[in-house]
Amino acid sequence: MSKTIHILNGPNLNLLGKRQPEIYGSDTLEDVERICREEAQPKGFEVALFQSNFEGEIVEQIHRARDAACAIVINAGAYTHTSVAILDALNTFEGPVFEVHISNVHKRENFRHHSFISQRAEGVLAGFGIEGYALATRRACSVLS
Ligand code: DHK
Repeated sequence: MSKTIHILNGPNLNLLGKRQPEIYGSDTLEDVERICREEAQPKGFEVALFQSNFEGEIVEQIHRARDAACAIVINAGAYTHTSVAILDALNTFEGPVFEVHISNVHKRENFRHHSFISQRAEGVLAGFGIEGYALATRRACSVLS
């Protein structure tokens, strides 16, 4: 079985560190990859980070994860709140799925309170900054060990 955890990121997260730092902080996606790797490697797991601004590309990456990943950590960005296609794709994946949001979406606009992904996720982290990715990675390792 694969020992790689896929860390999937949706639209605008390529600008992490530059985009609205008062909400999303000043760390970058490279920092996300580093802290997830630091969490995973000592436990015998690898991480692979992916980002796309396009819904279909995220769907296709989830399809690739069916063979290539043991778990998915996903921050689908705004698609969290809109995408039945990403939910359907996640439902084709057999391993555990963890949903992450850098900001506390429940403290923000109403339209951010609903997530299509939550009904598929084993766990949801919101408002822990980029540490949420590392915590989700830690949990993925522990449920798979
Ligand atoms: C990131 C986004 O891009 C928003 O569209 C979500 C999420 C929140 C985050 O907090 O990481 O609503």
